[in-house]
Amino acid sequence: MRAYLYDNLPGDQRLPHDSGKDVGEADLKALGVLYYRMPEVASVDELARERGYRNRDEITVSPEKMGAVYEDKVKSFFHEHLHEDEEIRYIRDGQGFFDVRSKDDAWVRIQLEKDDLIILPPGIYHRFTTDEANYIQAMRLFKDEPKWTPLNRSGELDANEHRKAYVEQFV
Ligand code: KMT
Ligand code: NI
Repeated sequence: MRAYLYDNLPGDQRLPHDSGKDVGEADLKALGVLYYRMPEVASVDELARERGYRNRDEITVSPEKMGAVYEDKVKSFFHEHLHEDEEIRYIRDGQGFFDVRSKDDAWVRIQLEKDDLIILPPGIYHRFTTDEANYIQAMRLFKDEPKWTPLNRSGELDANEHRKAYVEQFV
């Protein structure tokens, strides 16, 4: 894992967009974003048990796996959104970027690779993209039914109770 401020320069979303300004794990924590290095799947089982996650699936995001819809999928993952539940992703192979909004609304880019696990809190604005290798495999953990409906950013959404709860706690 490495986190840094996004450079906001034009160019493909899959490029690093590395401003050179690093963001530390403590700064992520202050945004409610938790990071764990987990080489053992047993640790993931334990975390799932502790947090009441009973289900999981695996997704491969790549042109090989997704075919013609890959480019559209990658674009849709990159729309700024939030969820009313936590988003937990455990990277099994490949790499990708999760971008989250900082307190002053800058993009923080979090580069993840195999054995990295990330927890995004409910209500945080974020987006995802593969990198130039166009390949990531990830485990998605969920409590019961997946509740991953992305809610795209808008002024109205700022009044959502999950968004307001996040802002009260972290912003
Ligand atoms: C998400 O929430 O954007 C995704 O699930 C993307 C694929 S998981 C790396
Ligand atoms: Ni999401």
